[in-house]
Amino acid sequence: MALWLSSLVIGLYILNFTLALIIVNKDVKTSRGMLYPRESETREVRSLDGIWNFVCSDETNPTQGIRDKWFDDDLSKSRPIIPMPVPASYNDITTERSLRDHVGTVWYDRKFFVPRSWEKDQRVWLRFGSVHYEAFVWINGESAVKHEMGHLPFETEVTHLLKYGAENRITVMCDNALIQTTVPQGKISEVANDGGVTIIQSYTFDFFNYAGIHRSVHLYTTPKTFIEEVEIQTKLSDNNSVGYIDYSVAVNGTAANEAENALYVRLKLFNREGVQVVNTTSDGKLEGTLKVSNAMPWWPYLMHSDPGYLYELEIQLHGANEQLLDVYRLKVGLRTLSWSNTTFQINGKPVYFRGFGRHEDSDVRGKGLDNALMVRDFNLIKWIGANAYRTSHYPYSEESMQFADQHGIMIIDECPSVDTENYNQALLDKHKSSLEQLIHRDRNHPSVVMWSIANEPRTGQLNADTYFQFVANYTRSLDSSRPITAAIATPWTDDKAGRYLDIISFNRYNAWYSNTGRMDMVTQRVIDEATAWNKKYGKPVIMSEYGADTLEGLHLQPSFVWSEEFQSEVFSRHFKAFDALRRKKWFIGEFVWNFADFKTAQSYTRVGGNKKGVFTRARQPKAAAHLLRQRYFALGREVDQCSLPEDLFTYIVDVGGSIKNESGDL
Ligand code: GCB
Repeated sequence: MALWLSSLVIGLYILNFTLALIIVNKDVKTSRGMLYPRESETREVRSLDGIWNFVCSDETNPTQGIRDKWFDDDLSKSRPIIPMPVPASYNDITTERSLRDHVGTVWYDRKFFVPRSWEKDQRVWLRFGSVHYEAFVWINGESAVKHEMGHLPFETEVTHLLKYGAENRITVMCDNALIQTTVPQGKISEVANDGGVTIIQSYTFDFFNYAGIHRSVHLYTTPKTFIEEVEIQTKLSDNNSVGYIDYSVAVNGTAANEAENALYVRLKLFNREGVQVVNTTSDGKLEGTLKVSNAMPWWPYLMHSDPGYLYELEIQLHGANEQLLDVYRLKVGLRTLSWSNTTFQINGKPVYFRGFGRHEDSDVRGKGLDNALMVRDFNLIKWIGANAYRTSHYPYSEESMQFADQHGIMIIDECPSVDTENYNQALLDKHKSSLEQLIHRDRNHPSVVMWSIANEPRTGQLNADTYFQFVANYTRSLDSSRPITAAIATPWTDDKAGRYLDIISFNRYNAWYSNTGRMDMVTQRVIDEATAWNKKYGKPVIMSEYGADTLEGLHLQPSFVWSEEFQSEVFSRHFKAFDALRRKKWFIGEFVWNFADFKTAQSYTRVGGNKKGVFTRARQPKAAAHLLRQRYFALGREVDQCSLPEDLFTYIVDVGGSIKNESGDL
């Protein structure tokens, strides 16, 4: 009897364990609307950025504000408030350790006026560029919207919640807690401290879990019947002289329901000089193709003398009797992407990526949008001759995506899945949703040339195979016009995800995490690993991370870990490997880790944060930046015949003809 009972218990345990392991490919909720807020003849936009009021909840009582309805009145009536800038991470604004390391909920509110003129014949929308990680929003005490997932926008209609010609209040509760079913994952635990117990947030990823209202908050109006979605895909004829823009427009509104057949869109395409080059009208399906003769293709930086060429597409929505209902304008870059088992091409030309992994990170503002920083970063990217970056390890601001379009910088667009492990159904659903939200947001950007579905997922684990098959296939079903990659650090021998990708990216820290300090153990290992990935999957390969922590100003000769000399030498050993690999064609890119130093959680391996930046956190070059600049431009000249900046080399001596011939004219 006892034996029977214990077998039953063991059987039930195994069944329970097995059920937890089963993951299925379920439908996930898809996003709607969310066109970037732009003013037009029919739309007004108002920013709610500024200084908001802020309250931090007690860590041990994170839901108190909900129970006590702090959203029913001004926050100042419930708790003492402090000023908090929006957009910004809240962590580094005050001098308090408790706020920097806070786990759980915080509250924001502010007042704003809505003009009386907004009351009639239109709709009003509230849109957040991103709140990390989960947001709950109330307008005048009424629940308006909830959203889970950092780094991605969300919006809701607030027409019926607003008071027109009067003052309104917006309240936001933001929760930064990361658990095993959030993207990214984390763990919350209660740990004894000197005063009793405290809540600890741990995570394996290597950047500080900054939180708050990270990007701009907008109110904007649309007509009652309006353009809700625009999706475009572009391609060029074989000789790049004719461009094609496939478009489809979705409409929301009463006129759409009542008189569907009466709606149509008129599309006008303007070139950079503002000259109209196409004017066409759709049928009732609101989709079609624009043909652009004498096309100006969108080229990446240094691949062409006029990179980042953008047209402007004006979309006019018309109703019955040709009534103009709505106008929305979108920048469009004409380009064709193609890839095979050996190459990745743009407009028929093979691409060799030279770039960075980056972070949205800076002193004081954390991950908050900062236009000064964004423009400085693009200036540095162009100064150094890079043509690409990966949005490691989450989607970057929409403003930076627009900037990349304009400057011809190619983007590998990554969702927020980092160090993903312990695969489960809830995680899969959210991971897919993060990709859906990302693709929905970024699908019209010419700069986005690849989707990255994860960074360093534990792809050797049980279930990794099924999990990544579902994630990759879902991504492909949403957009088949761009290849899919993931930055993998699992040894190629154990990896189970690569076969679902189009391009293999791998991260490896030779001479840093492995064989620390051994310069003689870099080049061949990089060549061998890249070759092994290519042999295993027969796909193009990118080295998506390599590098070394470097303390600015530390000089040691011969090079020693953490010194500026060491970073330069590690780079140089990799360059040698990349040059050997480039000859094999299937090796298509090199990305340094990282563009700039950035903040991490506290750890004895991090001196004030991760110092693998080529630039400091204040965006000044370390010694290796000058070396990298020479390489990136030299590659640009060899691969894409770009011209070299005059100040690329410092004058040393007039070497005369003989030496010049030996070393080439660089
Ligand atoms: C990695 C991660 C990145 C880290 C980096 C490092 O492999 O992808 O997030 O910051 O290593 O410096 O350890």
